[in-house]
Amino acid sequence: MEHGRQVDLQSCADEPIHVPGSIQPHGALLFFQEDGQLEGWSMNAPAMLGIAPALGLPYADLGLPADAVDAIADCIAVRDDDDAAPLVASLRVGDTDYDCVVHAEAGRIVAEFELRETSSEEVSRFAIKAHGSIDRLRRQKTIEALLASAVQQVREFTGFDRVMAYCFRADDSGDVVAESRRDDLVPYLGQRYPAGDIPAQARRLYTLNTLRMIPDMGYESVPLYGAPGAAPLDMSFAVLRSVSPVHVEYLKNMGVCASMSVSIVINGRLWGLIACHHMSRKLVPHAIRMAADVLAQVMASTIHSIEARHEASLAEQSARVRTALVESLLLDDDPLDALGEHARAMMAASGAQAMVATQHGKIATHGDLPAGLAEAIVASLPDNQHDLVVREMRADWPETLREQLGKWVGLLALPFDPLGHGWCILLRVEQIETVAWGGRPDKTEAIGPLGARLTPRGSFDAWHETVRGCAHPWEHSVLANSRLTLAELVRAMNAHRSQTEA
Ligand code: BLA
Repeated sequence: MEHGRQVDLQSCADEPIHVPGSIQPHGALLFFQEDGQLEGWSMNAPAMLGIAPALGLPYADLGLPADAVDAIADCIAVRDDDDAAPLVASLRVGDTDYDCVVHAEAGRIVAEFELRETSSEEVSRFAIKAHGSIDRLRRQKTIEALLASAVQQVREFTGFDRVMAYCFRADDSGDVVAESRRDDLVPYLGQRYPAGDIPAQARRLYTLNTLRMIPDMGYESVPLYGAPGAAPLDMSFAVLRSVSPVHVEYLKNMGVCASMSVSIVINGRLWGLIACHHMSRKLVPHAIRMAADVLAQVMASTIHSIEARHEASLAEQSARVRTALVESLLLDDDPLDALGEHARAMMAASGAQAMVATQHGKIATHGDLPAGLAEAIVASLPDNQHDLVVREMRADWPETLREQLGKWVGLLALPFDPLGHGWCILLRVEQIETVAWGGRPDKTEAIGPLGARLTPRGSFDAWHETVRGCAHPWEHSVLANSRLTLAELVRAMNAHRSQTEA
């Protein structure tokens, strides 16, 4: 990568990270055609594995240890089964221990030999600890408690200096929502990062391959050798895949020497990551990584059921508010009084910070909204509207009003009486106002050749730029509940009208 060039977000998202053509040097890689003929290898394979590879050589004739030969044979046998898990064998070449991991990908068989620096006894001890951790996780009742417990447990059984839970938001930016760290490290808890820090192709890959590791940020990648003109090796599922140089610089700038991250995938969506940092070299053995992966799956299913319960209770809360509101509407002559009575509860149930109720030119404001602004907002709403009006950012508003809005950029308006220009309007402030941001990060990190963008502080500034003028988007559940409320309001208004007309 050129020295002095600044990173460009588009080129980042375009980087084909699944075909880097090279591996990290803590192991060697061989790849075969599906009939088992050698198709290519990492340039360090001959020295590391003590073999003399040649294109077209059958796997059984390479002189690999018997357990590796068996794993490759087994993988060839099940290669058409999309759900087949990678085959793993422990083996020794000379006096070096390896975990051999074999998987099939796009008509090829990929065999990786990853150095193992931890003894088998130690690995078993870790595995038992991991089992206990998983059991503890299942018992957590809230997402906060679950994440706090998970980062602590992962730190205990892997030994990383920092373990974070990173949670994606609807716009793909993310927050560090739980953290366990060495006492002398600056906290990242509460910080938010823009979507670009984990670009789209990386997020996509991480939903499929849920674990990745960089044991030594200072590594020099080892190129792959293959027949000239052959398709590049798809390394989406390779454990030794060389990672994006941009990302390596990002971590180096944070002072990180080793990193591992595990995906939390819920219903095929990347909900979050467990992100681990170490300030010195660290190679986590394959078996422990698999334990971390299982732990992340347990987290995913626990989070899923807690979220489902939460959604159900929000819907209940909203239904209670609705029932109470309808009762008041039937008793009160003026719907604005009834809405006023329940304004706090309606704001709480929909995550709004202000509410305006209006009908026949009369306006009632709840929350610290300037009175002049409430009038301007009411005037900006269309006549004869029957469905919700939704605005989430400054650009969604009529141009003449944008300057005047201040922080009030999110609007969800329910036209309960189109004839009388009757509206119940919920308002949200700009995200920058509501983020529990732990403070803009200090300039504690170094800056590498690609510039200040690749630092937490650069990220914060970038995030600030992207969300300027945007409120938290209205969630699907809030929109659905508001539609139900609107229907009830309209019904109550009609009942009211036929009563007064009778
Ligand atoms: C990948 N970026 C990642 C990963 C994380 C982050 C966790 C997954 C890889 C890993 O396990 O290390 C981001 N890491 C963070 C964040 C924190 C953290 C936010 O610890 C917060 C504490 N990254 C950038 C920019 C670009 C970029 C500007 O900041 C591009 C312009 C790219 N990030 C980038 C790429 C990958 C990545 C390409 C994929 C790396 C790979 O798997 O090859």
